[in-house]
Amino acid sequence: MTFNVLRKTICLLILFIILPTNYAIASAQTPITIDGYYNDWSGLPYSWEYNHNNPYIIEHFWDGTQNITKVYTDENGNPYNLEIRHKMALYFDGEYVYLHIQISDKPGSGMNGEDYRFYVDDKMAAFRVTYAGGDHLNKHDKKTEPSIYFVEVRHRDGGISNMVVEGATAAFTKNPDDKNNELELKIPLSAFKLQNNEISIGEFNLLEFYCPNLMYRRIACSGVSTSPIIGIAFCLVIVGVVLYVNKRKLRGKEA
Ligand SMILES: [Ca+2]
Repeated sequence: MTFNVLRKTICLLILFIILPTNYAIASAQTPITIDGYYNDWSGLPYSWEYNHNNPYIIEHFWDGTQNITKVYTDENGNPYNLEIRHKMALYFDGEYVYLHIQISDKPGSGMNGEDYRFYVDDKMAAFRVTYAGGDHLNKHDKKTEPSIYFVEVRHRDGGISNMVVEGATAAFTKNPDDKNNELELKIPLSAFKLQNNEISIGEFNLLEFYCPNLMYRRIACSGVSTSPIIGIAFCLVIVGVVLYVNKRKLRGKEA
């Protein structure tokens, strides 16, 4: 019996050591793949953005036959949709920052890859997304046919301005009629610090994105915490439950 208790204790200690590591690895695995397909974003929070705070309810809207009150809502019943705003999502998995943008079909809208500002606790690092070689992504580029283009993420500011970001990838999908074009990208958080040494990548509270060409406000990030402490706390709960179960089993045998 003493040997069994010792054996179980050793097993639990091993679990205690291994589980936090496994959890930390699991939390770093992401559901997002940069491949030009966007169904991997479907379960994540999103928001509707535009260059100015346009309303989603329009009084006296002429629908072709009469004046109505026009209300723009999305498939989840939330205010706004692609008719009048861009759809955006920001995600962080503990190592990479991910961004998805789908451009509104509002006339005059187009993908803009310049001046992508990321804020970590209000400290900024800025990037630009380009075709290979550094050419702008924008609505005036009619040379590019509808397709998925794997494009480049470049540093915008600092001594490394316009250098391609190591570890970053991006896909730009140009759709027929140049409407609702989409972009997804990932940038390693370590690249933020490379550009702005004031940014703390080990511990922070808020991660935000802002592009003055596409939006009037910042959006905040979703995703798991960077802190392995959460993983450890989570595993402490698991180990506690295992200990309790084993104690009950032992008592059952002793009875
Ligand atoms: Ca994808």
